Amino acid sequence: MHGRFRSALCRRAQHVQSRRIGRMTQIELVLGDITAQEVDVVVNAANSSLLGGGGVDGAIHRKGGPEILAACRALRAGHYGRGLGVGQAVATTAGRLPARWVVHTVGPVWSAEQDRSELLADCHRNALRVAEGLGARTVAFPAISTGVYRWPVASAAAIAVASVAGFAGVVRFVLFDQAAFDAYAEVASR
Ligand code: AR6
Repeated sequence: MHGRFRSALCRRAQHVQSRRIGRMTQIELVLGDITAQEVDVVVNAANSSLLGGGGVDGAIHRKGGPEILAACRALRAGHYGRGLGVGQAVATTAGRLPARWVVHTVGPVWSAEQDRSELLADCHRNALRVAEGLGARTVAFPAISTGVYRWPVASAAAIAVASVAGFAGVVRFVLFDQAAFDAYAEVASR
């Protein structure tokens, strides 16, 4: 299975792959920048402050413009006065991104001592629950927790792909480097 998937990859573009899981969910893998994706929802790997950071969070705020930060500040001034918990998700405008909404979620920091897999799965499930509530049918995810939060990408890929099954629409994982793309491709080919 894996071999067939890889050879399909080689015959076609190296950087895009698509497959259906279950009856409802179309998974796409893209090697690229999530801020360029034309989708209903872009998921942000944020932190609990919701006030921006580095990595994909920094890129989303930079490309999306100040409207996203203003919306995040409004959330902090309201219901999210204590910030967003790990595994939770909340939507804002997508500002100038070519998407309709950004759904912010907070991944768990990798721990070798403690199994935090359920929290990483919660990020994906809750982001999709929020997306579904908005009527979104196409949702782009980065490889949550695999950067600053140091989660091993093979493990993150397995958790991510398993936890999006059942979404009625397209889930596009947008991987920023070849190693992350290969890790997701390996899981998706199983
Ligand atoms: N498009 C797609 N993926 C990207 C992009 C991009 N433009 N830029 C980076 N990545 P990280 P985390 C990948 O560190 O580990 C922030 O400071 C990156 O290569 O962005 O969840 C937040 O504010 C990696 O594979 O998120 C938090 O404090 C993946 O996105 C903290 O980092 C996630 O890396 C969250 O850490």
